[in-house]
Amino acid sequence: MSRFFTFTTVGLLALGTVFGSGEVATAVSFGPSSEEKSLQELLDAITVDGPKIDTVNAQTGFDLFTNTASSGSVATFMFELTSKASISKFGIYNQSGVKAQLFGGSNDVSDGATVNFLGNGNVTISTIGFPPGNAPSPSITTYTGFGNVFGFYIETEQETFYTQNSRNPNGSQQAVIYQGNNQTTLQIQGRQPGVFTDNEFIIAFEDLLRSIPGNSDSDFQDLVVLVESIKPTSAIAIPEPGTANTLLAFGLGSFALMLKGQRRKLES
Ligand SMILES: [Ca+2]
Ligand SMILES: [Ca+2]
Ligand SMILES: [Ca+2]
Repeated sequence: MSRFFTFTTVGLLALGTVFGSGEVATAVSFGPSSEEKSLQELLDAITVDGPKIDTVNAQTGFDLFTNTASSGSVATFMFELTSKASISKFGIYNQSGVKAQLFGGSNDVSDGATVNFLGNGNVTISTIGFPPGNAPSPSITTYTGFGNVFGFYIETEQETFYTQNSRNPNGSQQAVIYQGNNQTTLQIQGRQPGVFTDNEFIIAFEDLLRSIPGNSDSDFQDLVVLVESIKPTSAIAIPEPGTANTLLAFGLGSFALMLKGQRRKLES
């Protein structure tokens, strides 16, 4: 009989662990509305088909990425609603903290950056400006030994914020990231419409430090970029309800099996 209780305890502990890991990351709260359009309104306005992206509940906990099999990635500039628009820079950084810029202050909506991850560890980035808005001259830059594991950063005149909260002052979260759902069709201004596929991610930055009360409006539309042909290096996304249910069902299934096995032992 004591053995039965031991098994029961193990089963419940396992379930508790499943729920606990899902609660590690929590969705960030957006600030009160201002005269600027919210990230939700901006994304809704470019959604031409399929379900709208839920900016609160679709947040992932991803912060580091790598390339997919093509060893190249493409970033498309989506929005930039901030007084710092003419100075903000956006790019990728590696785990040594080395930055590789994709967009500079003169870039704006529709501009594109292509990142090639080369076998020798070098990275080349070519950035092209397209109408509407500014169309700065194309640029190509090589970063030696950059590697292919990276996060994203925004750089203003005073500071740099990273997708890894641990690199930000006070561990502040300065970016929200959404993964494509293979259903929603988006049309970025100046671009053809296309399905938001699951190897595509929207990286949306807040450009003022959020950990100081009253310092930031937390609107997360200060610089927003769509990046394709990347994948997260870890699976720390906030689980969707369906995922949690699956885990719960699996956990209960295991538990039932354990009980069944135990009953056989008792009978034998
Ligand atoms: Ca803003
Ligand atoms: Ca442009
Ligand atoms: Ca802001």
